[in-house]
Amino acid sequence: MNQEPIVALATAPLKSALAIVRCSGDGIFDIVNKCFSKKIKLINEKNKIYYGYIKNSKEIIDQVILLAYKSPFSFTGEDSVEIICHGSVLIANEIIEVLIKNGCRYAVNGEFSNRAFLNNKINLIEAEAINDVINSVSKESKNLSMLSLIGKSNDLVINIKNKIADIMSLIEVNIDYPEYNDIENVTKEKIETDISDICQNLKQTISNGEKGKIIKDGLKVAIVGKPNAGKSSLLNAFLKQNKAIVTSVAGTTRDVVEGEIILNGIYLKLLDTAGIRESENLIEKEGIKKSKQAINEADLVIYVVDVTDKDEDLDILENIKDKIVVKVYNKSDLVKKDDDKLYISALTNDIDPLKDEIIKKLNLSKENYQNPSINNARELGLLKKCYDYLNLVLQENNDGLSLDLISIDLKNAYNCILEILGEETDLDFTKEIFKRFCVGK
Ligand SMILES: Nc1nc2c(ncn2[C@@H]2O[C@H](COP(=O)(O)OP(=O)(O)O)[C@@H](O)[C@H]2O)c(=O)[nH]1
Ligand SMILES: [Mg+2]
Repeated sequence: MNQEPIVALATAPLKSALAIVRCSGDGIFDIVNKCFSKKIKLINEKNKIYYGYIKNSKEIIDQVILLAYKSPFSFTGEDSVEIICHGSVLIANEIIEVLIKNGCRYAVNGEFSNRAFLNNKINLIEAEAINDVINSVSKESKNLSMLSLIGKSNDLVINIKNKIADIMSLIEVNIDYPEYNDIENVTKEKIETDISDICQNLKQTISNGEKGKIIKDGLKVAIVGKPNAGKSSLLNAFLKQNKAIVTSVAGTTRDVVEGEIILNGIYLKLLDTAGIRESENLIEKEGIKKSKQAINEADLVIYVVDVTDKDEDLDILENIKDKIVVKVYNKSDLVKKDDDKLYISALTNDIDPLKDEIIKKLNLSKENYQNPSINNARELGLLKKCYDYLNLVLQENNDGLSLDLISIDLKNAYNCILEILGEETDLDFTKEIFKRFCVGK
């Protein structure tokens, strides 16, 4: 594969103690040697550290530590060099410029990871996990992404891939080599049992993945209720600051006010909305429209009810009926709490029972935090697609369709799994068959 030499700044373009310029590709050692005070030479070593100067002709740009990695023992799998220079944007840029002058091209976003993927150093699950680790906002979310980054989530998918390939091979062999009598006859019952078993496994993997996704990406939480119920006060109590305007005038909040918190390691994006009610005021009407949008986007809704208000709001209930809802009774400081309703007081910051209830609603176990899962949106989407195809296979099998027809949707299911791993989907399947059966012996 032609691996054009590329270069990029691996650290943030800010003033700092050190910065790292990274380059990789064909002839990268020759290119670096043209501007480095020493000669990179890796004979028996996989990698080597040098100390020297980066120069532009005779002019010294910086004193650096240089790490050279011989292919395939680098992140990209190519010959690569990391230059640790002083953390001035000016210096980093000069080093990049001299490398470009000597034959590199500036890398596009994600190109180093892309090369690692193309050179089989990482699969797509691991590549996506790099991004997830970098974007983590809590320790818990980082820990979970790290499991995928180091390859611990792969088995969950590979296991499903192998099981589908097993039954697919058996079906293909039955179609293509009916003359072999030492091969298990694939019956309707066999297909039913094996595919149901895979579906069961997939269902569990998807469910664990969705919980993992909550830990990894967090949730959007809309705070809704009638005007004056105390929604903005609740947002402020969560944030421990006066972010949203609170007044006793109903209809104070017009725009959606956002805030972020980490609750038990889970990132929550809180959306304080305008109280939903009939209004003729143009601005308030716009706000109410936005409230409804926020409800639509939310993964979870906190429905705030003023405990002194006796009327249930049917319009709001209609809007939140398809959501996970936590209903809280606010202003508990004004009443006697003599039943088991979920009481809080946003005014006195007494909102712990609500926090506990949110966590309870998410139904996360210790395992969800600690075990690897398929928690990336793209990967989860493909797992669900695979699950749908397998259910189609079950139905087709049940309807007595021929093996050729059943095998089409089985192949579709299999391709979803290949896509998760970033493997090619149009490869000849015969090698999978040969791996399993001594056909043609
Ligand atoms: N006594 C009491 N008053 C509250 C509480 N929460 C909010 N309020 C008051 O209720 C009024 C409306 O509050 P606000 O947060 O603006 O309600 P929103 O319209 O739902 O956003 C304000 O006067 C608040 O001080 C509470 O827990 N207890
Ligand atoms: Mg408000």
